[in-house]
Formats: sequence, C-alpha cells, structure tokens
Amino acid sequence: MLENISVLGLGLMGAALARSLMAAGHHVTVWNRTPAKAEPLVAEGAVLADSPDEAVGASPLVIVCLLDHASVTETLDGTPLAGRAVVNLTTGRPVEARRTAEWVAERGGDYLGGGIMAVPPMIGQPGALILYSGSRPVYDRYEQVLSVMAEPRFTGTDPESAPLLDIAMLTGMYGQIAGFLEAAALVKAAGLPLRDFVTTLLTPWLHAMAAQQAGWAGNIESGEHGTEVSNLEINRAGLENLVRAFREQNVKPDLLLPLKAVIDQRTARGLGHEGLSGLVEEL
Ligand code: FVH
Repeated sequence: MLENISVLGLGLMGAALARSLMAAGHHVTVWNRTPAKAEPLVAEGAVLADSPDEAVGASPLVIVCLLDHASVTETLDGTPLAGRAVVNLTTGRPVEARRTAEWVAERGGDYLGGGIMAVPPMIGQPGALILYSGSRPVYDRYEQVLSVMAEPRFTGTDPESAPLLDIAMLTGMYGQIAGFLEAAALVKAAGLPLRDFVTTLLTPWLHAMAAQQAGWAGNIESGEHGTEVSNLEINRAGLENLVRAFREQNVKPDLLLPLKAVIDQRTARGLGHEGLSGLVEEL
C-alpha cells in the first residue's frame, strides 16, 4: 500500500531514507532546516514543506532523522502531533529516547524510535538493519513501509531498548576495530604485506572466533564461568606476551591495555580458573 510519509531532516541519512521511500512509490513530503538540501529530492518528486508544522500536517507517518534528540524536540516544539506516528531515527542514548517518547506522547503522538545499523549508501539495500522500540501498533501498521528503508527488527515496547541494543552493537564493532588497528600496526611496523594478512588470515580468524560468543553469552546468563577451552590465567599470560611483543616491536599496545587490566584484576581475585566470560563480572 502506498502511503503519505513526511521526512524531517535531509542530512546524509535523512536524504537516503527519503529517497528509498520515494523509490518504493510512496508520497513523500520533506522538510529540512536548510531548505537547499531538499532541492535534489524535490527534483525527484518529493513535496517540500516550508515548516515542520506543514510537514507533520501532510502525513500520518512522520519520520525524523536529525542530529540529536535536542534538535528533534526543538524542531517539533509547538507542532501538534495528535494522530501522528512519529518514527524517530535520530541516534541517542536510552534515557534520551525515553524522554523524547514521553515528550511526543504528551503532544498526542505515537512514538517509535529506531537505531540505524547502516551507513547512508546501505539504505534500501540488503544488509541494512534498523532496530525499533516503542509503539507496537505503529510498528505493526507500518512494518511494510519501514522494510523499504532497511530490514526492520522490533525489540520491545520500552523506548530504551532499541538505542541500548544499538549502543551494544556499536560497542562490539569498536572492540573489533580496536583489535584490528593494533594487529595492523604490528604487521605494518614489521614491513609485512598488510592487505594479504587481513584477507587471508585476520578476517577468517575473527569469523571463527565469533562463533564462541553464543557460548560465552550462555555462561554470562547463567553466571557459570567454567571453561574447558582457555582459562583466564592462560589469557593473562597471553596478553602479557602480546604487550611485551608490541613494545619490543616499538608499537604501542594502548588499545589492548584496558582488556589486560581487567584480566589482571580478575585473576588477582583468585579466579584465574574461569573462562573469559567471567570478565563481565568486573564491568
Ligand atoms: N550517517 C551515518 O552513517 C549514521 C549512521 C547511523 C545513524 N546516524 C544518525 O542519523 C542521524 C542523522 O545523521 P546524518 O548522517 O544525516 O547527519 P548530517 O548529514 O550531519 O545531518 C544532520 C541533520 O540534522 C539537522 N539538524 C542539525 N541540528 C538541527 C537543529 N538544531 N534543528 C533542526 N535540524 C537540525 C541538519 O539540518 P541542516 O544542517 O541541513 O540544516 C541535517 O538535516 C544522526 O542522529 C546520526 O547519529 C547516521
């Protein structure tokens, strides 16, 4: 079913979202603080609203993708939201999402928040994912529309859940990036071919190791941190070895040191027999 949809915020992400909705044939009204950014979309068939009020008035489904939550409430301040489904795809912390959801509800709107797990070129393509939380009725009513932008995943009615899971996903990503950067610095400093190392060794190794994570999650949920694979004492010695090797190669191990500190702390408590999952108890 083709819908009337308003998109507020035409930065890199908002423009990509609007474009994907237009490509699916929906009737899209757009608004941006700096109107010039709307010009390419208007040339492609979007309708330009002169104000947030006009944009919100044009469609029952209002998608907002701005810099931060403060800019969302600033933009929608004074705009009646009664009868509107407000889908906020602006990144924020869980407490901000709760506050914005309450703010929207006070003005009569139904709030669904989303955490975008994609960069703009991925929008509308396989592999893009958006985590949603908030109003289940809004999600159910518009699931088909949302799936045009990215695979939608409803994570719960608590507005905090999508941003929390978004942050958890990014945390896993940054941890992997930290390991990648240290490994790359070591290989580069040694004058070895880096691209070859990454494609033939590191990436397949990381895939294989990622298979351990479901088991660790089970340990963490049960609080049972026994292991028959590799205990913390072995990992403590392994990290010690890594850090010494980095220093001998004149490469700083700075991104590895926080992990080493937590392993040292746990083993110093006499828990070196546990597996790596036990470290979560220190955090
Ligand atoms: N780009 C990405 O890769 C990431 C992927 C994950 C999700 N994020 C989040 O998406 C939100 C928007 O990000 P963006 O990439 O579109 O950002 P910009 O291109 O910088 O556009 C920002 C838009 O916000 C408008 N804006 C800023 N401040 C205000 C304000 N006070 N009042 C009204 N609008 C405001 C800005 O307007 P203008 O500067 O063009 O006038 C842009 O439309 C963001 O939460 C990411 O974390 C993207």
